[in-house]
Amino acid sequence: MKTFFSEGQLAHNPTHEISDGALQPAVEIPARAEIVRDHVAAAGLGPVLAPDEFGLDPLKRVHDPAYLDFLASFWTRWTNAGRSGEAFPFVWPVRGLRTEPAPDHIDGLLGRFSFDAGTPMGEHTFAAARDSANAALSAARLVAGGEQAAFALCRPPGHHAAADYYGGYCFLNNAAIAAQWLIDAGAERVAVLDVDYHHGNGTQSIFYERADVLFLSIHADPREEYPYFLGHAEETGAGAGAGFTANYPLELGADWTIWSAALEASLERIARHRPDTLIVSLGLDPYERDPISKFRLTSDDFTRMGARLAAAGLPTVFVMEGGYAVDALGVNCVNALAGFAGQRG
Ligand code: 6XA
Ligand code: ZN
Repeated sequence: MKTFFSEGQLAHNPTHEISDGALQPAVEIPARAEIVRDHVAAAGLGPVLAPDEFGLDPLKRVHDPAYLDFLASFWTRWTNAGRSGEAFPFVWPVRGLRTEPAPDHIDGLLGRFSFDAGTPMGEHTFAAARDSANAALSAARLVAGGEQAAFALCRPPGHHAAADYYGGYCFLNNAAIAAQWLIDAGAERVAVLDVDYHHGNGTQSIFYERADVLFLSIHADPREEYPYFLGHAEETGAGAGAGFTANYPLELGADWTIWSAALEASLERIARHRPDTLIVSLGLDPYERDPISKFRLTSDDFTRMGARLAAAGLPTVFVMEGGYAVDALGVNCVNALAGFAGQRG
């Protein structure tokens, strides 16, 4: 299986984040990608390749132009305002406040185009996010061309990013951009299965009213866990997309027995969709020792996960999402991919 990764993805290098009521050391750091890259290369899974540059067009198919303009101009606006270092929003257009006309001031724009204060932005954030999206697009193109699977080593991650806002360490929705690219390349149906510990609110919102892209997410119950405001079981799609979103919120502490039951249910739903391609938003944070998560999957469970996904028999694009137990990320990611490759033979 080929992996796509660019060194440019490491340029987004935050030092701090705001979480749990305090300024804390950042957890979404370049070392996450480096250890996965190194383990994938050492495991002999296949080559680690530089992604191609797809330009802005595939991003515009998913994200609002005004949001992309904000990301592109952020650093100039931030420094022109006399600021330096990492940026955090602190005011948001919640119920009853207006998003239009958009503010001119960078502090207003940060709130307009974000949904949390936990996602630091810096000089190289947009460039790194673009490289991350290019990895997802390169993997999607390979699978559309006939390879049975590919791995996009995406970082920064993407599944919390919606059409016009960032958050949860995500700026561009890599999985959604890949799904839309596949549709534009001729796929009739795509399924996105999100196995990250956190609900993929961004991906869900992008495809919520569409029947061509089925979105499914297995995650910690949003009553108890970030992102809190989306990911309940009764969210099943709307309009033309009614029935094309499926959420499997699980109790904190869920282990493989509980988790794999949700996986079986999601695979049954995917089989009924008959997708041309399956995209797996591969979060590694359901891991038992993840520092910010509370599921109990073991390293061997990631092998089981990969094998079970392979048994679905679909062309598959793996897109990395979260996972913060840095020392274990390489092993767990390789286990998932090797479990998949071993089952496919
Ligand atoms: C709040 C938690 C952000 C979760 C990021 C993540 N700081 N999403 O792993 O999948
Ligand atoms: Zn996560």
